[in-house]
Amino acid sequence: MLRLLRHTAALLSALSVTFAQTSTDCNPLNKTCPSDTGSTDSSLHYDFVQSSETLAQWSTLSGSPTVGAEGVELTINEEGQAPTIATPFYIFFGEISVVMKASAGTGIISSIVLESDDLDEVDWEILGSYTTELQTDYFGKGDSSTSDRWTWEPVDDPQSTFHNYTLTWTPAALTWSIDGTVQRTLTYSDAADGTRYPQTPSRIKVGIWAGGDPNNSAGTISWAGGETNYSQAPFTMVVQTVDIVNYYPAESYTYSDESGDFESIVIEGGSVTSLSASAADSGSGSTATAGGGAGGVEL
Ligand SMILES: *[C@@H]1O[C@H](CO)[C@@H](O)[C@H](O)[C@H]1NC(C)=O
Ligand SMILES: *[C@@H]1O[C@H](CO)[C@@H](O)[C@H](O)[C@H]1NC(C)=O
Ligand SMILES: *[C@@H]1O[C@H](CO)[C@@H](O)[C@H](O)[C@H]1NC(C)=O
Ligand SMILES: CC(=O)N[C@H]1CO[C@H](CO)[C@@H](O)[C@@H]1O
Repeated sequence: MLRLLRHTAALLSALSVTFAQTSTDCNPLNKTCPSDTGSTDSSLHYDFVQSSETLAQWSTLSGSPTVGAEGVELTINEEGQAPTIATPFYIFFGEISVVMKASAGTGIISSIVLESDDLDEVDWEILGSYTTELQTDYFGKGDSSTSDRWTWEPVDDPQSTFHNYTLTWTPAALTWSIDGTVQRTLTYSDAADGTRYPQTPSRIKVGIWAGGDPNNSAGTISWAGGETNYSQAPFTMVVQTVDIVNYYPAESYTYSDESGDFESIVIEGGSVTSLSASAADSGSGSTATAGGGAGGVEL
């Protein structure tokens, strides 16, 4: 759905609203960009319940999130809003678990996104119009030319129930799990022999937007499950906790060329300096080990 998201992003930016879930300040496939800041912690735990301190550890990309009894609340009160928070650092493979409750509302999308500077992207999209299924999606280098990237997956009432949405991301495979049960697996080779596999340092972005905004294209509104009725606002998604297992903790990550391949990423201030190409071949059934020992490619 990146094409649609991009379309929405263009519309919103035309409205002078920053919708940052699918944008990049500098695309390393075109030019030399600043390094991505990493985290040197091998695991990170964020509990947003009644904690503005936790919220302050994240970047607010758009809107005015607030903390409440159930966690951080991202709310659309009126047309043009798309509140979004993100990690201030990038991770280069890891396990990301977000415990959250999606928003109800026709056309309202609650999303968890991994996104890199060259527009590799991994998505959970929970549509307010659907109470028994959600969408998963991915993009390699912003390529939205195939229609086999996204799936519907079953989920139990995500607008009323907190679920634990986990992405397990290694050079070899990506899995989407809900409450510990794997729903979808994408291997490196599944994604056009790896050329479209998400494989570059990414930030974690969590946000809500109105795919059903009446000013969106008919296609976007239809995908979103119908037109959003702002008289029914507020529309709120609530994020309780985020846990990150950071497979290659580091001070920073740098693209050494314009390939966008994971082997081209130079890891600074971590226990390894780069990953070898064989990391993509180690099979989808294997489990990643955190931390990355010498060589660090036993994923
Ligand atoms: C979410 O699921 C992951 C993967 O199964 C697990 O490691 C983590 O502890 C869970 N988080 C919570 C808060 O239950
Ligand atoms: C959406 O479109 C309507 C009708 O063209 C226009 O009046 C309104 O200003 C637009 N919304 C925004 C937020 O610009
Ligand atoms: C929008 O929601 C309001 C409040 O529920 C309702 O009165 C109105 O009929 C709805 N508009 C449309 C076009 O459905
Ligand atoms: C602004 C710009 O030149 N963007 C290009 C960067 O590289 C990608 C991939 O080659 C192109 O699709 C963009 O158009």
